[in-house]
Amino acid sequence: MAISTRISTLPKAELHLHIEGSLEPALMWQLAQKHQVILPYSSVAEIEAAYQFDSLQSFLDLYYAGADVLRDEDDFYQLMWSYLCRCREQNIVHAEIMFDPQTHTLRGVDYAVFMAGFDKAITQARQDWGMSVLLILSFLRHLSEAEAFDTLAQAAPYYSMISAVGLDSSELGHPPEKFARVFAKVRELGFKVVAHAGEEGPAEYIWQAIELLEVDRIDHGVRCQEDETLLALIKQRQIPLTVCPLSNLKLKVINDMAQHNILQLLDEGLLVTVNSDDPTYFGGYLNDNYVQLEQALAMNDAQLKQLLINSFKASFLPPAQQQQWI
Ligand code: ES4
Ligand code: ZN
Repeated sequence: MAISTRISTLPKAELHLHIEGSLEPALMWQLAQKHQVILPYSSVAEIEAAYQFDSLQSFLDLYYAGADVLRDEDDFYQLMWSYLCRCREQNIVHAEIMFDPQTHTLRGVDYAVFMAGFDKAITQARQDWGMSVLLILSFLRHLSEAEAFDTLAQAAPYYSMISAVGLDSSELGHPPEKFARVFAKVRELGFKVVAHAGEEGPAEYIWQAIELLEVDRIDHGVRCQEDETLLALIKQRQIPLTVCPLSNLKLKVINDMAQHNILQLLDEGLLVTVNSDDPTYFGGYLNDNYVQLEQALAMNDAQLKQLLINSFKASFLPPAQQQQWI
């Protein structure tokens, strides 16, 4: 069997996925018309053509503008439902999905609206094909600590729907230490902790995420190789890294997929995983990320198998449930 067919048929977990980054251009177009939102594009093809980035910030500007079409409960239902249907097609049996409350609350769209839409889609996927889904609330790090505290407090009625809390958006200039106190509160509430670190930011930000935020997982973390002591610590503690190859390529963290260090980190014994990040913006869902690694880095069968096992081992599923897929 061709490796791309095998990749697509094997069960896998996705642990780093921004639901707002799975908004398909066709749905963006449809919702813009529904709500009479004026987009700076005159067709779906023009939206797609605009997805050329030279940095994390140039992507984020489009990502936040695109999210403006999400207004009512049904929009959030459709957004989540489309992604979960992709999961079914791609044999993603478990997904840990990030959402950015502040991207919506700051536009006047309340928690009640998006949480109800998400819940309806997730409940349906659980019932229809036994999909397992956890939600990760993410703070926007370009906003203040006070706004993060507010966002956490507003989520209180929905705590039972949320498994972990994370940190995303513009990394440079917004180190994890800015959020040390709010993550102490997050841990006190019993949530798992994740943070984007070492994507565009330096290895120092990964240190801070580990030591100050006490993360259970690092999102990206590919710059850990710049610090040998850090690399040794991540390996020794088996702190998972949720790596996103196509994202790194599109945002120019690397210039060529052949330069990606994920298989070096894997062979070194780190608990690395493959993920799609913002699939509609970066040109591929999860299976495309695996296929591109196979093509650019000649990933072998043993490496593929280990990456699939890691996707479950690095998840927040209880060990007995992980075991069912390993
Ligand atoms: C993101 Cl790739 C990436 N990095 C940081 N924040 C994000 N939010 C959505 N995608
Ligand atoms: Zn991300």
